[in-house]
Amino acid sequence: MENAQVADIFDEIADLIELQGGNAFRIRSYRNAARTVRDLSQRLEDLAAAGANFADLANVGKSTAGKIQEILDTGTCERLKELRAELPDGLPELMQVPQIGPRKAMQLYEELGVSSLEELKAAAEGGNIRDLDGMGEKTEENILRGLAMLASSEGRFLYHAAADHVAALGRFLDGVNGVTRWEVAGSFRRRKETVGDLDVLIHAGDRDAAREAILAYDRIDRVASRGREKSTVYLSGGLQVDFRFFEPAAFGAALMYFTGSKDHNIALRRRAQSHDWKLNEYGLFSGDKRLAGKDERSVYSRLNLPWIAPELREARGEIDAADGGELPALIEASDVRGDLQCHTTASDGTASIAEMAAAARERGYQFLAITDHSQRVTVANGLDAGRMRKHADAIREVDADLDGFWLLAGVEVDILKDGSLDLPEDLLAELDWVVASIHYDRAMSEAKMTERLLAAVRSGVVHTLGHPLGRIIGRREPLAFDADKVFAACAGCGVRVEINAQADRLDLPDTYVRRAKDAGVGFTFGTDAHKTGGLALMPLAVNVARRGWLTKADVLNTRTAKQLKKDLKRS
Ligand code: DGT
Ligand code: CA
Ligand code: CA
Ligand code: ZN
Repeated sequence: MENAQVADIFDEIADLIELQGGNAFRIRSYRNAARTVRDLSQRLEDLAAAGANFADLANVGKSTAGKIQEILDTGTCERLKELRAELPDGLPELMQVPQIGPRKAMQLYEELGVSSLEELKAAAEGGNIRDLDGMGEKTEENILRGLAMLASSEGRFLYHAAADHVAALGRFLDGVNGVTRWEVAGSFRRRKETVGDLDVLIHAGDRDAAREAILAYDRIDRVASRGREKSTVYLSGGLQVDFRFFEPAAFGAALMYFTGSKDHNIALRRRAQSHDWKLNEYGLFSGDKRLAGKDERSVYSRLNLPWIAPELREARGEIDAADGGELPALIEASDVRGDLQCHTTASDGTASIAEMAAAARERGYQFLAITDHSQRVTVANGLDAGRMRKHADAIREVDADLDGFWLLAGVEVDILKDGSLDLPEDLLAELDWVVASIHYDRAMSEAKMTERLLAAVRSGVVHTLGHPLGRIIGRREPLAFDADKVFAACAGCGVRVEINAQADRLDLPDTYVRRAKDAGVGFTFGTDAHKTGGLALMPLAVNVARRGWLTKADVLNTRTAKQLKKDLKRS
């Protein structure tokens, strides 16, 4: 049981109580508990093992603490089952649609009899929803768009959530007797932003014994099939895992095959065929003779190619690049020397300036940009000009006491509807670091949205565009704008684009990163941390960068503090 799963259960309980028009205080307390659990830096299971008392956690009372223990023990919670049983079937399904909360779901059910996604789609397409109180044609459009997004993300897991499962599974597999090697292949190894299922390759001397031991893993919810070559299970939380067994002589070929992508495999197989060879998950063969298969490198090498990093294996030109000796030297997590977006208690963060700085130093960083929100973001207590000036002074005061470390006095300033910035430009020009982002007024024609972004890029005071697409994976669509025009302007003005490391943002996404790089744009990484632990998300930005073919030189965060100071000097 991962923390996120416990949090999901609390959120669902809150949703269900809200649906029934239940007590607002109880709804809020479940939601707060969910947030605490989700944000916790330690695993609940580890805390339980160490004998911690959950009631000591913020927002967790005695009864909630009991429920956490119940969920860890049983994988679910009686209260949730009761609430679900009281509900008309189908309502929780409706609430999966991004724009539909408990109230709308209830309204759709009571007034239109809608209780499934299919009925919802029919109602929206038939124009029946626009007549309901507080809804309109826009609502119908949004619902249809939400349904389409749901269908495309259906059953997929965020990379970060899958990584939690892999970490736990890995700890388990390391302890299984007889398992001599295991690797996770598939989209997970390619570090895709979402993962459909996990493809785990295993070598064990005694396969049958190892399989039985593996299928006894306590986080398995259901074993769907068990066989000598392959077993398929579902973990609690719903993630599918395929376990496949291979012998050492084939392991590298299997790893290649199941890492994919399918299109990369097809291109490699074609290359093998041009030598009259055959490439499959057991090896590279000439007739019956295995030419290679033990490790990936030997297979690539036999095909006259250098080893290709999994992140590049998407049939986006990597084989030609490898052939021509032009593979990029991909950026590594260890190249990152600092973080260029985070929040403090001045806006919606939970840690002070000094706490964030200390956490960054602990990570071995040389710099950190403090970038709280500007005034437009009222829900996050955004800063007006007066508060921003004082805040910048406070940041520089903390910085003055930090030897060999640069705390940048920065801001995440809103790009307003008309393209102007949410703080005076002379104030922004005095700051060390300006991230400009869009949070409001997202509905706009593509032409207008492009102009809005271009105005920010051309302002002369912006260093980077924060989470440029404004998308949330599986929940919120990207802003509509002409990316090529914006990237060209960025390149011309020396404005960089951010790769935001929030697990459900990963924005810019990999394909856009590649396009921006080709347009000559530079990049910045920001974890957008709202607490000290949030700085740990940095590897997620590195994953995206690698999938976008970036090298160390492409990313500003790889500079030393000294170089950075020089690079950012305002003329
Ligand atoms: P996912 O799970 O949807 O996030 O994406 P993948 O890439 O992990 O895809 P998956 O799990 O269906 O299969 C794992 C890998 O196995 C895939 O990346 C390439 C390989 N593979 C699967 N089916 C085929 C196929 O029909 N032909 C070839 N050449 N390779 C395949
Ligand atoms: Ca997969
Ligand atoms: Ca699979
Ligand atoms: Zn933001």
